[in-house]
Amino acid sequence: IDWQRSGEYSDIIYETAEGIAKITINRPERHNAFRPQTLFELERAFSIARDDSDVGVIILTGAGDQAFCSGGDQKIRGEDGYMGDDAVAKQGIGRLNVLDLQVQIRRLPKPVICMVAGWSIGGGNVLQVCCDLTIAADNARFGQTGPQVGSFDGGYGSWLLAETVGLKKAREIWYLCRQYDAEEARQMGMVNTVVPLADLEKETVQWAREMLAKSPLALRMVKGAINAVSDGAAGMQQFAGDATMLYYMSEEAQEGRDAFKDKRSPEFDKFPRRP
Ligand code: 2NE
Repeated sequence: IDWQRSGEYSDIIYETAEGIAKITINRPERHNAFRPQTLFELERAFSIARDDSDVGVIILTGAGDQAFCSGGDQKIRGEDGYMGDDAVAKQGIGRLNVLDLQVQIRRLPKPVICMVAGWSIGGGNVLQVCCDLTIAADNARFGQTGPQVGSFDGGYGSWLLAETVGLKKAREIWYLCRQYDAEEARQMGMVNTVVPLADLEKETVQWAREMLAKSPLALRMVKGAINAVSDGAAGMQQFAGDATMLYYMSEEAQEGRDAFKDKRSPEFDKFPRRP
């Protein structure tokens, strides 16, 4: 696949090919740990992929084969969050902006595949859990480290993990901070499939191609429906927005718009009152 790189980024790489966007966290010297800048760039890249109507599937991955992501960069963790280089950080204020990215992935109306080689740890593993599907290489290792390094994720990192692997297993993962190999992660439902490292991208692209052959609106609605249950009112708000979008696409809704513009009464009688 002939990836075409675009955009100016320091911490990530953005590439597209054949309807797929590949977003790579590019800090391999820290096992792709994220800092505020990484997350600003990831948010920008996901936003570009969302708006690009040629893109139907997004792959999130990490540079190299040693790690997908090792979570928040502990070396720039301040007293209230992760310290960036911006004006906010100059006032001594840190950020936890990975939470914004988690929400963005959940609400993005296109499938996101997490492609994991090596470590998927801490806040990196929470990102993995937030993705729609996960393809793991046979060298992948998963775990949460929060209670070991003085952190925790009580949002998606806890209850979405529990929804994914079950309550008892989620407690084990967080309380003991063990690491699990790719096959264990597959058995507990945290990853969809495990492939040899050499085949990781080929397999992930194959999954993306299969989804690209499916109805984009149907995939959008299924993603929204699956997430709506656990995202509560926010999930329903997204699903309701999608219902509005579909309604706008109907002749019935367009009659209301046209009647307003024509300064006449709308003729809704011509539309069936469906059973
Ligand atoms: C991932 C793990 C187990 C890998 O161990 P190993 O032995 O294979 O590699 P090593 O030597 O630890 O790591 C290689 C280099 O990457 C850095 C290391 O410090 C090392 O660099 P040097 O010190 O040799 O120069 N590195 C790795 N992870 C890093 C990190 N997260 N921040 C900064 N540098 C990192 C092992 O590396 C490990 O346990 N890493 C830490 C995992 C971790 O605790 N992550 C944070 C969890 S909290 C979080 O992500 C979070 C949250 O819970 C809630 C909100 C937001 C964030």
